[in-house]
Amino acid sequence: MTTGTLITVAPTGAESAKAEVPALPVTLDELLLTAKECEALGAAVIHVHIRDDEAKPTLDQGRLRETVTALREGTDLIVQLSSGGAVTDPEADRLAVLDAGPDMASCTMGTLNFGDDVFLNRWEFIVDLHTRMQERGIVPEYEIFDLGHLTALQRLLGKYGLPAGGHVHVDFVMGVPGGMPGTTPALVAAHQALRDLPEGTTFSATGIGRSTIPVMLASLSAGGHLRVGMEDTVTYAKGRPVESNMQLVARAVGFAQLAQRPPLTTAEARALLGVPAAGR
Ligand code: KMH
Ligand code: ZN
Repeated sequence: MTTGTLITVAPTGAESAKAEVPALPVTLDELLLTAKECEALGAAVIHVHIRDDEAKPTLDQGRLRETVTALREGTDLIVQLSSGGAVTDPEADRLAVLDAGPDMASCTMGTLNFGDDVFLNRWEFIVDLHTRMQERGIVPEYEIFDLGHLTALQRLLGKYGLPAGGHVHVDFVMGVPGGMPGTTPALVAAHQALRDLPEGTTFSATGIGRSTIPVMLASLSAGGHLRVGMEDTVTYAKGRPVESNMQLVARAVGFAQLAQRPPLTTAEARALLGVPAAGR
């Protein structure tokens, strides 16, 4: 029985341009402020992409370390770095994200068309990410963009064992052009496919663009958790740009409360995901 809702905020992403979305947090100060605000509202995990001085996506190691330190000092949030980066990032840089020592990192379970681009995730690369995270005690969040990615996860766990912390948590990223759609039937299909994964596997879901609300409601009703943020949605409602990540987290918190599954605290989220207590 799922009693609370894990809320993850994905505030920045690698796809939107600051020039087109001025509210996007791109500097460390902006990210930290957003993180604090979203934590106060009920977020427990932050999924982090960083930008350079020109607001372009970067995997610069110094900046990543500085970001992890600042988020740890300024918040109790679980810090999840993106190992997905931008579609143009080389594998070596994506693996090196783990050197920044986050609590969690994302691990995408397969290659897919990503709009007009290709988001490349070769099997050997996935195995490297998974096994390095195991060695370093970094808890993965497996990013599932399509149903076949769950089959790949089943194969990964069967061959290489459970992740650090022993708990399996996946995130359904729905509505990417090239992946599964952000619809209730697709979420139900993905949810049902979890039966082939270890007992107790948990899931979050996020819907890109206009699929945000249907995916949020479907996930809550299926016992799932929520990811929201400007990485995934920059329009709050038709004709209304998102003003801040807070606005999206506040809406998710409201839905979770209506479902009588209030947001998990950061301590409860750590216990759920198998992430060691803050200040380890
Ligand atoms: N930016 C996308 C190409 C992740 O963070 O792990 C990949 C992505 C997934 O956002
Ligand atoms: Zn991401």
